[in-house]
Amino acid sequence: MAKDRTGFRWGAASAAYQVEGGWQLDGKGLSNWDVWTNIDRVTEPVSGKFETGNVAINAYDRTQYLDDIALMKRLGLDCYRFSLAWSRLLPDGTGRVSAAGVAHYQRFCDELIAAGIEPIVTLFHWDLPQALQTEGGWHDRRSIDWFREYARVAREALGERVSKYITFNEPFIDLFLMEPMIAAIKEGGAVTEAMLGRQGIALHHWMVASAGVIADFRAAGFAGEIGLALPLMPMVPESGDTADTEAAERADAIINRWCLDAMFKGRYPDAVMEIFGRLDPDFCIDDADFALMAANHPDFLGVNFYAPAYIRSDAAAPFGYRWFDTNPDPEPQAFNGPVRPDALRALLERIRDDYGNPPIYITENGAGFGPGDEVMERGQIVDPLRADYLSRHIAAALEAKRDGVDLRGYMVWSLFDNFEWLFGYARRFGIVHVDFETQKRTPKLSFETYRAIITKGLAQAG
Ligand code: GCO
Repeated sequence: MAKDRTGFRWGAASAAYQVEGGWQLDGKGLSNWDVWTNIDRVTEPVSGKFETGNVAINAYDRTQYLDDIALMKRLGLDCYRFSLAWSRLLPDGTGRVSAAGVAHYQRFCDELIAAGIEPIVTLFHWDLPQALQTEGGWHDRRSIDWFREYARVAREALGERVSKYITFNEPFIDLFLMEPMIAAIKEGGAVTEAMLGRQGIALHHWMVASAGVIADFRAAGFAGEIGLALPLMPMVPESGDTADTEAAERADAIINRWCLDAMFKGRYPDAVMEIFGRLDPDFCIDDADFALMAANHPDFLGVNFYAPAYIRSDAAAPFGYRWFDTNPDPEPQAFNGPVRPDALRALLERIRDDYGNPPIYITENGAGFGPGDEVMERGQIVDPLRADYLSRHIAAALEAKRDGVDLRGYMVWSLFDNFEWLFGYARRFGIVHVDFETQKRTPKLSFETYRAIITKGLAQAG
């Protein structure tokens, strides 16, 4: 199949903790997610089962990943986005570098490149070395330097193999959804505004660390591109009343503009400064931090889009609004929110207009539905809702591209069913089915749908 020569990249995305397994192999250090799932058993209250990423879908295993790369090649992928397990490279988080960890990622990248697939590396996709978590994790300002050291080790290990890096994946979802849910599970309480208020300084450290790594990579002569992947979602006031409209503006500042403004304008929205300055006395931002951000804009923006958020004003909810449990769609609903491809086009055009039309890669887009969406028919797993979701969202993204959005590529989330964090293995997002007992892979209808889009190439697909 001729590769699309326009430079547009068709890809797929994953994350180390969700796919690798091998949680204690070859000297890998423990991560926070190893401890949260094995010791704190945090999936049990959410998924109803004790589940971990100890095995996941076995992607650390060389025989397995060679088979998986063959499937990527059959699909026609130009690129594959994956994250490094920090504690595989630096088992203690800092200092000692693991030769086995370096060798694994070097060989994995070499096999991707040999298959004609560009490796795109996410440096941090939520799995912090436990040694650093116990030191205070991202709430400790030293985390900025820990991350810059790790990023240097990764860049030096992978060298010319990798020309696109993503510093962080989804600051808001990790720090304002996942980790507060975990803290509430461990404490047996609820997620409160006070808890979330203390997360602001951690997100700030992510943004400073990201800008610092961009500065470090450029100073070291890195000739590739470096970006950051954000969970962006258009805010839709659930009703026309003023309270919902004002709540939607507040949610937009916290969920969307906070990181976008940091990355492209070197400042935070006034609403963020007011809210977090009030909730956390430690949320004091040094001008030098903003100067570092302003001087080190990313080369591209990674957009992780699933759905818009319907915003309902609620004085009893953190920040005065509900967003995660307001999906108006009928069952079977998509796990990550209402199916609105038009919202993706609107989001991309907003970024074009409000942030200087930066290069964009859609670094995640996909869907999982209830168990009813996947049925075995004549030896194939048929998942019409996911196939329809992908077709409509890719069409919307390409319409935005035709409208002048500098869209450089699209990566489906995800190639394989995998460990969906607190929701465990029941929430399937893959276009390839995985039997988690046998590790057998079975392409779904959506795999053929995506393959047809890639094969047709950009001109015909759009
Ligand atoms: C996210 C993460 C992924 C998820 C995916 C499906 O966006 O939350 O990047 O790790 O698994 O989005 O929810």
